[in-house]
Amino acid sequence: LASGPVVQPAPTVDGFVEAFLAELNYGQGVLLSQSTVNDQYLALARTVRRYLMADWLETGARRRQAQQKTVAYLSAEYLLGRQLGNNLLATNLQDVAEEAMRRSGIDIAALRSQEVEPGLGNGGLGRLAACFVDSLATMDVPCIGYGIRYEYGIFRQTFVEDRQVELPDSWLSLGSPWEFPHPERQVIVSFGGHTETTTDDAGVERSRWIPDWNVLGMPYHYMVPGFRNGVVNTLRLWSARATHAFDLQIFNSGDYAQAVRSQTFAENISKVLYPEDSTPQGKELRLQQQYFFVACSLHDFIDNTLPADYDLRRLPERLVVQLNDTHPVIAIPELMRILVDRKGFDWDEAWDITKRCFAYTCHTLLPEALEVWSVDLLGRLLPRHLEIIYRINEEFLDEVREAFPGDEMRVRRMSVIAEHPERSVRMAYLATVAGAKVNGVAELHSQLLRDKVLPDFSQLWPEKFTNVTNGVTPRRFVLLANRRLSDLVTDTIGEGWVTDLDRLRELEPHAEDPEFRAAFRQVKADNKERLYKLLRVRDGLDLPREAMLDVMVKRLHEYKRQTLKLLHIVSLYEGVVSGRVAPEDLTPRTVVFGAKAAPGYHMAKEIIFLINAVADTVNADPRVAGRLSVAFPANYNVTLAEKLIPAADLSEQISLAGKEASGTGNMKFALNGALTIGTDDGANVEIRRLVGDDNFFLFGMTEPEVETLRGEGYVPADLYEQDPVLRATIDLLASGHFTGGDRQVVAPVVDNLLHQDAFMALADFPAYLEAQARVDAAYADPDTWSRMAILNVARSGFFSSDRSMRDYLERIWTAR
Ligand code: 26V
Repeated sequence: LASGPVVQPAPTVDGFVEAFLAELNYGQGVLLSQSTVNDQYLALARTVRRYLMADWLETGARRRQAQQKTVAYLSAEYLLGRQLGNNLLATNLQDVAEEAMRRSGIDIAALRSQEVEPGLGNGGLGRLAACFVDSLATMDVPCIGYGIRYEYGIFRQTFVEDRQVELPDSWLSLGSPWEFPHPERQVIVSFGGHTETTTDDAGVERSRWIPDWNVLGMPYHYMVPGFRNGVVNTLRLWSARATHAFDLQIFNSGDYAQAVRSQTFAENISKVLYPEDSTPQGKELRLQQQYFFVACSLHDFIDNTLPADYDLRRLPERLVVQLNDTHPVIAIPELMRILVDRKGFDWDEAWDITKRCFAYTCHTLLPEALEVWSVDLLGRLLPRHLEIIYRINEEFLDEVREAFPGDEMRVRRMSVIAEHPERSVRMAYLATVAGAKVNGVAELHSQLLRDKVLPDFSQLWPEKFTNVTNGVTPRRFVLLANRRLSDLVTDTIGEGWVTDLDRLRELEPHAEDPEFRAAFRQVKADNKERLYKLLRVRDGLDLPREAMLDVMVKRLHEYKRQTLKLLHIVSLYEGVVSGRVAPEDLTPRTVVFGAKAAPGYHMAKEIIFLINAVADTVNADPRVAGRLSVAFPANYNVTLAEKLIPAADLSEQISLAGKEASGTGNMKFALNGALTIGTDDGANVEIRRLVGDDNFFLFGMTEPEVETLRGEGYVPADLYEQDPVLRATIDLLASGHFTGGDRQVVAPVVDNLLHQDAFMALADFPAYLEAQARVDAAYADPDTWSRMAILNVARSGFFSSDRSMRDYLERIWTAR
């Protein structure tokens, strides 16, 4: 290190104990004999930090020296999960720390449980960002992850009388040992006001933004360690503070109320993560959040990360901004504003630079999830940005007119500004116009993105569009979450697979080895045991040890079709209680759900209620005891995922074809040796192609079939009339059997299925039952099942986020 030697504790048990006690005594002022579990957890975390610090400083210094192209990953969400375990893994200190704690009379497991995970994301999109920064560090790619340090992350879910009740997630309240505030890197962000036109010295007309309130952005740095490679990248999350200097100005100008308003507003900006993950609400505070973190991040990179004399005409050589969905898209007019208004570039030169800096990833196909901001709101909050967007659009539409003369319909369709139902800015269009590349997150999704969501754009600029299939980090989701499987794999093929996941292929021949299969089954059994112990303590659940573990965990959304899974459960149960099926003919199954509903998504909350009601009834009915159980542990999060996924036998990926952009849970299950029952949707398509048709339970309509059925006019009630099993299933649900005779409370879901069923659960129901029967048949023979499961592990190496990062590097970040 240029700045002199850094003292790092020795990576021995003695060194660790010494560092731990020093942290406890001198870092926190607590004696071991007086310490609480939280004190000990904090001291342990701070000890682990010390082993990463030298590498962090060194990586930072090296990056400043090398002046390489850097990825600024802009994401409104990072669903990090707990840090302690991951950082012990990265430093290879797991065993040392465990022994050091044991010697100090402490059970490390209790300390691990003390950590509240930073849940700074809703689901797939936020977890993907966390996997990506992990992989980039492991691959030693210069990357700064930029985002928001929400004071409250995704709400804590509880159930009260089977209904979801949300509690605030105060993840910071017991201390947050993994973050480092950097007040010296604070940034001022402006909002509101108006613009004025002035003439500069050269006689050129220029617009000037006169904002009317400011906030401070305080960066908090988080370590992102690579896997045992000496690299520690930085995640920089912004927290909003009130400014004092600027408020004083307003105050002195006599507008006291305004000064107070901005004061109060300021700290609200990073207060809470919006828990909606599909239907944008167009809330002003959310736009404030977006601009806040984007403005902080660009300023941080341009003014505090690049050398002071850096020639910004060469910015694209040093910076690529990856936009994680449309949430940070306001960065595009912000960079234009910086270049034109602050750095004095002329428009065309600034636009040329900007276009080469941005790339956009789309994560959805649902039209209602595409973000738009009303011109009214955007103009009020960011008047200069609105002007810039208008000008970008004008010049873009001229380009369209030139390419398609006389086609005014097309011009209107492609305009960044929508006129109906309200004049608004289509953020995905803005991102597509400005971005050098646009990608979807799985092959099918990227195809549908080109053909259905942005067809005019892909016709105009076919070369802009590309695919990068999502991936997941094998460090957290295999090595950390599934130590038993990892040991078996490493004993069999060596340890290279952790950073070269394709090497899991070397397991293939072992699928034929009865001894290996037995060992593999034992791993599953141990993971189940560990899970059931946890669920007993965590949720008071008592689950049978032997049954197939069938898991559906993901956000609750109608398109994901938790109701289809529920119909399957009710049909199994109905078979037994009606006497159609002998209980001993049921393959013993335990179905586990995990799902949060957006607080304002009423139908999703009704579905949660119904799942809980069915679970209560089924679990209490002696007629299916030991044959069918349903568990719905509250508050599914990354921490629970790490216990659930390694224990699962069956992975439910049953969205309506054409709706799930990718899915990433599907990948985690396959890598942990669960078999998938799934539709031809998202990354399921690629999973099935890789693991082979024989090792995947495919069912249901394809996307074109869905389109055809919709075109013909889909009438779910007709299916109910015609299919006796479906009818009996729905009748039992509707009868109030699961709700103490109350038919009213089940009506919202049942009526919706019968009369709307927008996601066609009834249409896929027969195929789903048939596929589940194939699952039962395969499960009946343990050797068949474990052979299939082993092949899933062996052939899923493609789904490492390391591979995703290589694809981004090749197709997007170095492609220009
Ligand atoms: C959208 C919105 C809309 C406004 C309110 C707040 C908010 C927050 C998040 C989102 C993102 C929704 C899109 C999303 O999460 N997509 C998921 O992305 C995963 C990673 O690419 C992918 O695996 C899932 O299939 C896709 O649903």
